[in-house]
Parts: sequence; structure tokens; C-alpha cells
Amino acid sequence: MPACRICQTPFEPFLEFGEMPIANGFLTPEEVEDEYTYELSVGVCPSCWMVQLVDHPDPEQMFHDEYAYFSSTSEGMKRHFRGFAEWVIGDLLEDRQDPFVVEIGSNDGIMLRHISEAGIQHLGVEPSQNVGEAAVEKGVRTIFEFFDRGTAEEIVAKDGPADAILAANVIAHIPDLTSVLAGVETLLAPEGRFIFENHYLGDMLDKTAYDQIYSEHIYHFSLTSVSDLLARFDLEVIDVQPQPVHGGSMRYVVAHTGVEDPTPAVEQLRDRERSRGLDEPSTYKRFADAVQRSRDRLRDLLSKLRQEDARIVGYGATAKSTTVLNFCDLGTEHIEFISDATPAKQDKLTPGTHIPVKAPDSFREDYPDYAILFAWNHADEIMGKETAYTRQGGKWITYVPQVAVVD
Ligand code: DWN
Ligand code: SAH
Repeated sequence: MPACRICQTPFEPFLEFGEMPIANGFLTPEEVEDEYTYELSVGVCPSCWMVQLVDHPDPEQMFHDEYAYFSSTSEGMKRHFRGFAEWVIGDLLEDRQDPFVVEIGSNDGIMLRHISEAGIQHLGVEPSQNVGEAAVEKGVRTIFEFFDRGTAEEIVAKDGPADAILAANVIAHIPDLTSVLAGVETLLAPEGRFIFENHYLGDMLDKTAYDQIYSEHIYHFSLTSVSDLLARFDLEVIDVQPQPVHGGSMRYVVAHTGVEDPTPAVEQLRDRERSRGLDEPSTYKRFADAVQRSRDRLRDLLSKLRQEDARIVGYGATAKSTTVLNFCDLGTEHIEFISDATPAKQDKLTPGTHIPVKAPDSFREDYPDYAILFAWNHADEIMGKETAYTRQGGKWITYVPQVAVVD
């Protein structure tokens, strides 16, 4: 039986997806033969309630010099991270003399560019060289490393302690959280703040968003599990701020223990998590049943449309779509190609299912009958710019929170 990575309590998986490729492992036809796979399954620890993958690829197999996700591909995310940076500059660092900001997983500089433009001392820690180079071009000071205890010690020795450590959609990606939090404990100034945000477990369960479960998402955080984890260090959550991005995220504001009293929002969320049953195994069983139903409905809908000779394409070659496509066993017999604005994904094949990824021009030149929205978390932005498609009769298919056709 697997054991919890945080507290070593044995647990059983509640959902098994079978063999899966790396979620962002877009590949060329020549690479298909040697494609790497692993068994994707997820469980919840019955002691600290951390939801986690049983098995996962090594971080170096996922984050390297050809990482496919460039954060700045979405205008909505650019706005979100500008707002995040403005809050850090305006509120958090307001009274600090010559502050120093570190971001873990700074990607293409979507957030840190604003800290840099404000003339604030900063450092991005980013192991994926290609996306990190895009940040350097925006004036972001970057080191190409995986953040862990060792990296944190090197940063403190060279640059001193950090007034703010920022991390978006990355802490849940790092298997060895003990090393990460020991690093944060060391690097964070006595009065500093560690602010991280991630997709939120409560939203994932409520929306049956099982596509959030893939190779990079080793953990699915709740306040309950995060609090238990931080209590093992000199760290505690002092505020929680729900965010609408990525289908529902949570921002956790963390300080050294005892530095500041937690806001009432922390206790309120803790109560809500108890009443919504995040610490009850039956909650996860219900989610697993809902996932099976969602898969059957999506498969049935796409098969029916194909029998009617409808043309279906995908929109957004997301990491999330790798789980949906492989778990629902969807290939080119269902989906002709997937449109994506990321050059690094274009003219490649989707992991496992080998559906071609094409530039948005291919979508616009010959509209399909249906477009399945794999980037459902960017629905407003995408539907907003593809109104010509809808006007001429094109329909959207979504599957979160439920399988549906939208005019
Ligand atoms: O946690 C993670 C999040 C932050 O980003 C990472 N592990 C990997 C990645 O996950 P994802 O691929 O599911 O993220 P997105 O933001 O849902 O991906 C959107 C995809 O859709 C990108 O490939 C860009 C593309 N896109 C597009 O083609 N046209 C997006 C928009 C908004 C568009 O208009
Ligand atoms: N923060 C960005 C990027 C999220 S994708 C955003 O929210 O849009 C996850 C990023 O974390 C990738 O760029 C990946 O290379 C990076 N990453 C993965 N493991 C890491 C680690 N141990 N330390 C620092 N960055 C890491």
C-alpha cells in the first residue's frame, strides 16, 4: 500500500486512471515509439487529508529545456498576475526598505516582470530553461534550478533573506515538500510572507474537474492539508484568498509561526472544509463515481456526433486534456486536431492519444461543427474572441462541471 508523502500513513487510491503519458509531453511522430508512461492514480491520506498521486514521473522528465507551458499565452492570466504583483508591491512590501522578492516557478516572467519593472530586487527560480529564458528577455533575474532546501540556502548566502516568496501553480508540483518548506523556512525573513496559490481541492471536487489530476499535479491542496503540512515547520497560514483562475484556486498567505494572527477567513474556510466533508473518505468515493459518469457521458456524446458525421476539433491543448483524452480513450477518430496558440505545442502530437496540435489559423480557416473546450478555465477569453465561430453556427462542447453542448 502507498504511504502518505507527508505523514507516512498508508492509504488506498480512490481513483485509478490507468497508464498515462506526461501531461505536457507533446511529441513528434518520431518520438511516439519511445513515449514514456506511468500509472496515474490518486488517493487521500486518512490522517493529514493530503490528496496526492501514488506514482509520478521524475521532475526532470517534466520540467526541462522544452517545457511546453508558457504562462503568458492567456490574456486573463497576464491580468491576474499583474494584479497579484501590484498587491505584493502596494500592500505587502509597502513599509519595507529595499525589499527582496523570490518567485518559485517564475516561468516566462508573467508575474515577476512587474516586480522587476518597479525596480524591486528579485529572483526567479525556474528549472525549465526555455520558459525561463523568455523571462530573462523581460528583464527578470532568473536562476535555472529546482527550488529546494539547497537552493534556498544558496540564495540566502548570496542575496540575503526574502521579504516575500511567491509561488503560483508550482508548490503542488513538487514531490518533496519537506525540502521545499525547509527551504522556505530558511529563506523567509523573520517578518516575511510566503504566498502561494494553486487550484483548490474543493472546487475540483465540486466541479468534477478530474482533468486537474495529471503528472505535474502531485498534490491537490486544501486548507486542512496545507495547515497540517505547515505545522511541521515554523510556518502557518495567516490568510486565505479564493481566486477565480484555473477553475477555482486558493491563495494561501503564510508567515513564520506567531508573527501575525490569522484572519477570520482562515477559520471560516476550515469550518467549510469540515462541513463539505474534505476529511471524510465517502466524499472522495462520490467524486470517483461522478468522474466515471462524466467519462461515459463525454464518450457517448462524441461517438454520437461522429456517427452523425459531425466534425469535432479541440480548443486548447492543455495539460488537463491529456487526462481527459487518455482516460476517455479519445483519438483522431473523434477529434480531428486541437487548436492552440502556443508555438511550442503546434505541429506536435498530443501525449498518448497523438492528435495533431495546430495553430488557431487552422481552426479559423475551416470551422468545425463542434469545438470541445479543453481550456474550459479560459472560457470567457476564448469564447469572447471566437464569436465569429459561434455566429456562423459553431457549437462548444464542455465537460466541466458537466458534459454539455453550448450554443
Ligand atoms: O498548473 C499548471 C497550469 C498553471 O498550467 C501547469 N501544471 C500546466 C498548465 O496547465 P494547463 O495546460 O491545463 O493550463 P491552461 O492555462 O488551461 O492552458 C491553456 C492552453 O490553451 C495553453 O496551451 C494556451 C491555450 N490557449 C489558446 O490556445 N488560446 C489559451 C487561450 C486563453 C487562448 O485564447
Ligand atoms: N507560475 C506559473 C507557471 C506554472 S507551471 C503560473 O502560475 O502560470 C509550473 C512551473 O513550475 C513550470 O515553469 C516549472 O518549470 C516550474 N517548476 C517545477 N518544479 C519546480 C521547482 N522545484 N522549483 C521551481 N520551479 C519549478
